[in-house]
Amino acid sequence: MLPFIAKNIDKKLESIYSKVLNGIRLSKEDGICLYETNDLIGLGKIADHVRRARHKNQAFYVYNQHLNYTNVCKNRCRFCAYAKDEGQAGAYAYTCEQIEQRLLDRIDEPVKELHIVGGLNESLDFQYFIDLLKTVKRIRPDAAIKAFTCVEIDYLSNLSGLSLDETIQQLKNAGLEMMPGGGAEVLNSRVHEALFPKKIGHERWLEIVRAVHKAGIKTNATMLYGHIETIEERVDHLMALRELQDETKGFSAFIPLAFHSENTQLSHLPPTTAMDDLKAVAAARLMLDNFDHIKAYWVMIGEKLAQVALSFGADDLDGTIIEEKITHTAGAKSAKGLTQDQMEEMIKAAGFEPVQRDSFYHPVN
Ligand code: V47
Ligand code: SF4
Repeated sequence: MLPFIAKNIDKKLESIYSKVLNGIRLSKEDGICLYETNDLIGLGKIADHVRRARHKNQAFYVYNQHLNYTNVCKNRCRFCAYAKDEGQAGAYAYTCEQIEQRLLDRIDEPVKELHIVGGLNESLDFQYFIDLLKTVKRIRPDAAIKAFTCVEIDYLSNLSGLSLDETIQQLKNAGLEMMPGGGAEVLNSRVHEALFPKKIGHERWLEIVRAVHKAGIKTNATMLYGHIETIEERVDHLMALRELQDETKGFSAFIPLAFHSENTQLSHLPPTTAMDDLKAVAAARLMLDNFDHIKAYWVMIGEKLAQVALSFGADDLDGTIIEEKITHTAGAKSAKGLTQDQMEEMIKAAGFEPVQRDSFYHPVN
């Protein structure tokens, strides 16, 4: 018999809830149903049940700093407002000295993670990336370096002429400790062709993640939703991640990324709704039964909805960030950064216990 909370929920969700309670993995059809239901509260209750079984009342955040070393990118994905061509107004690439300065500007803060990503800038050589990692490690020896998406790793392997494994090894030796999600967008060839044809595709993205996990480096995974993708394509994406996680166990967190269209080639598309954003979190929590952490990235969905998302399956709000560029260039209205006190208050006000973590989810005192 189902517990009381299942009494008034959507009939289709009832059988999903029963599967969840019995530890039965959800199918593709179940995944589609999670996105199609209008019973947001019922969906949230099931996701919250799973979230609490793993993390009780705890909600994580990290004291982090973002560093976007260049915005010059040869890929020019149609959904990206951040990238520029070399020489275009506003195009930049930081030297290692400028990176050092940006780190020194905040050296008095207890930063525990550096999140470093950038565009594919053909004027930077492989040594630049090694020097970048070593500079960051020298200035911030106690913070973990979470850097580069699989798109950058593929690019660096071509740039260096090294094999994929050797490229990863050299970056690891220089200080790379973890990798963010990003770059996969939606693991589907139709969406790939339409929106980011120059970027690596589905198979290559999975191949690189596999190699990175084999090298002992954990990564996150993301999904960019709210553009041209269908519900079925979203579910396929989640299932591809789940399958790879069964194999490698190398994913740490999943982060649904809400598409922001301002200043992109898709500026005619409306923003995602609160329904879309909360369903993205809850569906991820329920489909990705082998992922420990689901992040509600407050930068994308706003501080207020991120608080609500903690009761819809999310257990992590990402971090303080301070200087987010990618989503703000595409019109995000959230703050550019939050203080540690603000993060803790947000979590407490949502009824959860804040836990400051490092990149590997160890609590930080
Ligand atoms: O891959 C680009 C996305 C990603 C837009 O792993 C956009 O902890 C919305 O991956 N609207 C980079 N999204 C960000 C990312 C990330 C962020 C926070 C935490 C972690 C983590 C990873 O941003 C890109 C792309 O999917 N993106 N343009 C846009 N207009
Ligand atoms: Fe380049 Fe990444 Fe923007 Fe695509 S999303 S254009 S790869 S910076």
